Amino acid sequence: MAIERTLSIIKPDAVAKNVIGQIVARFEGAGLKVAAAKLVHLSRAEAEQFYAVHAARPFFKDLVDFMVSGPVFIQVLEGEGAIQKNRDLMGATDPKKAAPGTIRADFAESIDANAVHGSDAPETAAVEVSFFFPGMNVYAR
Ligand code: YYY
Ligand code: MG
Repeated sequence: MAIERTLSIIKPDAVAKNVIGQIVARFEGAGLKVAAAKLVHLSRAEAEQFYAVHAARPFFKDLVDFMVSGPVFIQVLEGEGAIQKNRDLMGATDPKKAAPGTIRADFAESIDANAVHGSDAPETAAVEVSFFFPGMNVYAR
């Protein structure tokens, strides 16, 4: 399987809970490496642009409000099949439906405050990695 890069965000709820390290340990334990990382407080414009694909959805305003409610920890994760591996570690969007042992099952409260973001495909990974880390290539070398 190919070495990939994917974008991960530890969202404001999980940063506020002080579990950045526990979540990063899940990624590292699954063989993913941290290729880039930064703690930032997103502007409303950044959050709106990042989630632009959801702009027409009824939850969009609440999603943006939540994403700017506190700092987030943004990482590029790298490894074999990193995109799907990260999604598997995250669990389902709704923590009530997330499999036991997944990050969302263990750290998330609700579908809107759900602890983590992860790119869902190679195309979105490429866009999302360069959105937060300009000039960073999605293909590891
Ligand atoms: O990729 P993932 O985060 O698992 O879910 P998406 O369907 O892409 O939705 C992005 C984001 O929007 C989700 O993590 C929380 C929020 N959201 C929501 O608040 N309510 C919904 N019914 C669906 C999504
Ligand atoms: Mg998504």
